[in-house]
Amino acid sequence: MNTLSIVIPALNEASNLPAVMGTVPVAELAAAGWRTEVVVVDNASTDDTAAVAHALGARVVHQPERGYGNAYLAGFDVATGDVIATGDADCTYPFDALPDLLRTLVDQDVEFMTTDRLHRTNRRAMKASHFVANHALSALSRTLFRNGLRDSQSGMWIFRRYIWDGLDVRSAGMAFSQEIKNAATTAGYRFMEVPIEYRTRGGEVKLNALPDGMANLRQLFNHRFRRQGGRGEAGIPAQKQRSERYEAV
Ligand SMILES: Nc1nc2c(ncn2[C@@H]2O[C@H](COP(=O)(O)OP(=O)(O)OP(=O)(O)O)[C@@H](O)[C@H]2O)c(=O)[nH]1
Ligand SMILES: [Mg+2]
Repeated sequence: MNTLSIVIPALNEASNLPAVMGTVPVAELAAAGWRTEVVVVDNASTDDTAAVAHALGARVVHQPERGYGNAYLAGFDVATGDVIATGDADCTYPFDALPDLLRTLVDQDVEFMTTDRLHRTNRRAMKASHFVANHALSALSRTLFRNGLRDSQSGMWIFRRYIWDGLDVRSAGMAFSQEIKNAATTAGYRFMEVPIEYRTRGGEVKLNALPDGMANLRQLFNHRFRRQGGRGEAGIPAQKQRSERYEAV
């Protein structure tokens, strides 16, 4: 059987988790040959996120350092699947599409798949200001990295676990999303972007639009013009040095 880890970062998402976990098609995935674990990263939540995730059958990893990127570092560290899939804990990403997306990943021999939410059919699920900002950041990212990706900010990626060890991804915050895409495409992994449905968010927005947008801009330029392998000891990707810091229950 193939193994899949679905890694979900969660900051005060207790109210969304039952619906989110309900869309993970465990039985359909099993029928398609995938043994699935769900890893919920509790990012120092002040609500019942961890208890709710645990009660719903997820593995829970605690990341005391706030930040979307920090949450993923902890989640990827404990994920055991040969393939990792990601998405927010806010009901926006279609985990129910995973059987189809995984079929494409395998059939097309893709190593890093990312998803595009920015087509017309999803227009109503995203605030107008986010829609414009996402387009602007994506256009700049395409210009700098020449990878043709339409949506540099989508939080749903499906990739082979082994590529994580070869990526130099440094962002602790929201810029992690664009950075992992640009790192994977620059490193030469076989990549593909596929359109997905994007749904209305449940609960409270955690994104801080202006500071997060500015941090994304800075990260794009720093990443494009930095020397490769420059961080950490002897060019070892930062996430490797951090491994075994997190424990899931
Ligand atoms: N913003 C933010 N999100 C975090 C953090 N830690 C975990 N998360 C989770 O990461 C996901 C992304 O945050 P969102 O608030 O949905 O950000 P977004 O998707 O860019 O913005 P929306 O379009 O409003 O959903 C959610 O599941 C959060 O609960 C953190 O420190 N900051
Ligand atoms: Mg979200």
